[in-house]
Amino acid sequence: MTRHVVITGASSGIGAACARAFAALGDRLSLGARRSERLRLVAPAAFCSELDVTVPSSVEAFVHAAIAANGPIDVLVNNAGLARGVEKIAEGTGEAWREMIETNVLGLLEVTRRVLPRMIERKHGHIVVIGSVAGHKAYVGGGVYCGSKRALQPICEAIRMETLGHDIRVTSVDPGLVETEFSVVRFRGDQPRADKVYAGTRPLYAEDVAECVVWAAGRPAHVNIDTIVVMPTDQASPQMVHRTS
Ligand code: NDP
Ligand code: 8X3
Repeated sequence: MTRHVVITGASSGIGAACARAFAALGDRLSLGARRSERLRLVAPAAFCSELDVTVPSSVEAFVHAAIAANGPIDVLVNNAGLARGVEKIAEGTGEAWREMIETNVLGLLEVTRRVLPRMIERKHGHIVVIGSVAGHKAYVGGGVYCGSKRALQPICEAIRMETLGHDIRVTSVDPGLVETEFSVVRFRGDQPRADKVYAGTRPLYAEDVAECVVWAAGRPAHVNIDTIVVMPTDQASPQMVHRTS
């Protein structure tokens, strides 16, 4: 049976790779991102709509339209997220902090709270969260981004407790270094600086993370994959990366 899979932030990187992977399995997709014009290119048969997870009315409209297009939601992939800058806390700006927390934490909550009640009612559903190894170990210049990803861990734990007995699964997929647009966004369009993040090492590709998501979502209904931490072989912790140049 095909599933209705909703993916936030499907216009690039991990979200787009997840969309392609679920589409290849024949699932029905609803994709959202601010750059909605990109979504149709990712998965031509998907329901695609503009979504800004930081704007509650946008989230409300997106979830409503997705259900109207594809029926009840079976799998929600909370992928939309970003980092801004690598300033130490003493040098940081409220604007960047707010953007990260509003997107990575509040945005995820706004989407999830609109999807969960129907899943609870149906006694069926899977919430996938794209966390990060940054949520397991902080690093200099990453305090707020790391905090925003760490915050997802108790949120996932609480959802598991609050939905116990309703056949809801909650999985956190927590990657290390993945070569996507993540660093270009973090460095506000500075491509040479972003390239240095991946220079001389072998990062993960978005497809590697998508495989983890699809695998977790494909387990039998009685199996809940709690957390997958996936890093490149060349990475031992967020800031310990083997480089040949
Ligand atoms: P990308 O920058 O390639 O993709 C980020 C996606 O999030 C885009 O599709 C973007 O779409 C979307 N997005 C950002 N802000 C919003 C918003 N306000 N509303 C809706 N969509 C939004 O990076 P990744 O694919 O790497 O990032 C995906 C997730 O993976 C993030 O949560 C990130 O924190 C996490 N992650 C990334 C790692 C990496 O090394 N790359 C490692 C660990 C975790 P648009 O701009 O069109 O709105
Ligand atoms: C992104 C991974 O280590 O660049 O979540 O912060 S890291």
